[in-house]
Amino acid sequence: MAAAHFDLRSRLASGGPFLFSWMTAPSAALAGQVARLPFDGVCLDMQHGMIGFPDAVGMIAAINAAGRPALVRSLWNDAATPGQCFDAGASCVIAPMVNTRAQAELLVRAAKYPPMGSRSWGGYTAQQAAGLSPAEYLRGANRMTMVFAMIETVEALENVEAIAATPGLDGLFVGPSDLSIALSSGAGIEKTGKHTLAAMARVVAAAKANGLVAGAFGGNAEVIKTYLGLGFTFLAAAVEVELMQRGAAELNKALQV
Ligand code: 3PY
Ligand code: MG
Repeated sequence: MAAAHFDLRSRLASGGPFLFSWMTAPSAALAGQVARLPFDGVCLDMQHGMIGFPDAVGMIAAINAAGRPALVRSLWNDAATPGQCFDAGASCVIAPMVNTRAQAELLVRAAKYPPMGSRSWGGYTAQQAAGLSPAEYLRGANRMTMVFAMIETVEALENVEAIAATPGLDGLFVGPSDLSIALSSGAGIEKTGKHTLAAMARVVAAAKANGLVAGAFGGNAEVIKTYLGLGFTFLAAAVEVELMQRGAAELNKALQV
């Protein structure tokens, strides 16, 4: 049996919110610290963070060593990154800008071994981190590795029911900044605006109808509470640099007499 933090699927199926931190800085030392904060997992942002794959390798190892699931938001929805991140010991890949059913199918093919997909074999680091033999890893991998399609464009929203019905897809993840920029034709970011929330309710419904996990990028308590109220359960709670900024601002405020 793999360690519990490799069984993200059971943790998510048990219900209850899964609130994870979000990292942008390419540091394994910092990842080890962030993984010990009171969050359920750590997501490495390879799209907008400064994290490349060589950085992610040490960070994923540090997060697993702390007993937390390691998640990755990939740079793009390409055919190589999911397998590479899972080989390194990640439990979940969140792919940005998945706009069509065909793009969702590509994501699943890249992430899953046959018969669900065509992931290529070679997860030596993951096997060691999970404490599994090759045969055990092969048996458990499609269960241990989860893929989420990001819904963050008007096109994705129009196709969300078809995307959600993609066999092998594990969840939908809303990028509310990009989604609200798209819905407003570039006028602004409204993470809890009326149109954004209506669109997000449609994403939750599509996820639930297909037994998928509904996730979104939160970022602060007010936004997280609003999204929990819509039925999202898998939420990015805070970015590490923003936690530092807030901590510093709070300290400075407390020191002012
Ligand atoms: C978005 O809100 O668009 C995201 O991708 C979250 O980082
Ligand atoms: Mg985005």
